[in-house]
Amino acid sequence: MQHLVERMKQNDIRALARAITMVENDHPEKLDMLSGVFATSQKHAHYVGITGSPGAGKSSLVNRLITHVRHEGKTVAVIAVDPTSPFSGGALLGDRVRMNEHFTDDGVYIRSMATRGSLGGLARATKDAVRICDAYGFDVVIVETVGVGQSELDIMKIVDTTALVMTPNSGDVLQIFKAGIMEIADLFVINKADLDGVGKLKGLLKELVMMTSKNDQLTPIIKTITTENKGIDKLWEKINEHHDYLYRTEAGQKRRKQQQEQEVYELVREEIWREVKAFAEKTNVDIQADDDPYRRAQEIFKDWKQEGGG
Ligand SMILES: Nc1nc2c(ncn2[C@@H]2O[C@H](COP(=O)(O)OP(=O)(O)O)[C@@H](O)[C@H]2O)c(=O)[nH]1
Ligand SMILES: [Mg+2]
Repeated sequence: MQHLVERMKQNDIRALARAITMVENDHPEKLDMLSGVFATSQKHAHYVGITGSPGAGKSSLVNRLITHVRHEGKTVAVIAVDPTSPFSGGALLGDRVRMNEHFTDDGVYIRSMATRGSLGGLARATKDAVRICDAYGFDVVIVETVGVGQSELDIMKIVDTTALVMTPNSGDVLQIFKAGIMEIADLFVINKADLDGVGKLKGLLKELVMMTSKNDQLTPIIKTITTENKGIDKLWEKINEHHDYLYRTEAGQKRRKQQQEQEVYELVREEIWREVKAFAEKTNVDIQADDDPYRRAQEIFKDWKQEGGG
């Protein structure tokens, strides 16, 4: 374990890959490894979330962003999560093809998260992977997710800046709005702005922004055409403006504090869960179909505490 952390410190990319595999597999020594990794990291990367429906152009956008960020001399890691195609490997392949040009660049690391195990596990593993990339020393960590479900919203909780990618005439705005994804977006991206219906989508988004904005800062709406490399500079500028907001304003600080609190308590919950589960296995707790779940839960918790757990 120590060896792995050392190798990460020496910028051994295979050690980074190995560390991410450990969190994917929920390796028993995962937490030791993570605390070792974080003990050595000093800075904080900018975490950028790119979310939106399948086919909205997220991977294409990420690909363009990588090039843009690299031109600024910054390094970038990309974690791609696509639970909609768990076994086909299609998403992975598509991402690979689009991001291929960056494969030989040392300043770029691209990783698709495996989707085995539960969705909750995937969210946890993704968040750990993001932090591992941060600790490794990347300046920017981009997470690409398909904007569906609780697990995805969960991932976005640790991201600094979330960009929601939409396309004209796709009709997904209402669905996105209903799913509560609108609220987590710090930026709206209208990609495929070369297609018809851009004005209509922008108008609709403007109305929604007016309705849902909590403060005087209105959520920016940026038009991009990734196939023509248009609007990427503007998007990156807005992403950075949001980063400044987070780090330089009181409201931004407050949001960062809240996010960190949530994250810490989630980790505490996970730790307790691990211990209680191990205790239940050790003491051969057996739960029957007709057991009173409340009583059983209380019994197990009490026994665990008495054992010295709590
Ligand atoms: N017309 C047009 N097509 C685009 C644009 N951006 C991406 N696409 C195409 O949309 C399809 C899906 O892109 P992809 O990046 O894989 O979307 P993802 O599923 O959101 O990651 C691909 O065929 C892209 O070439 C754009 O700005 N305009
Ligand atoms: Mg994609």
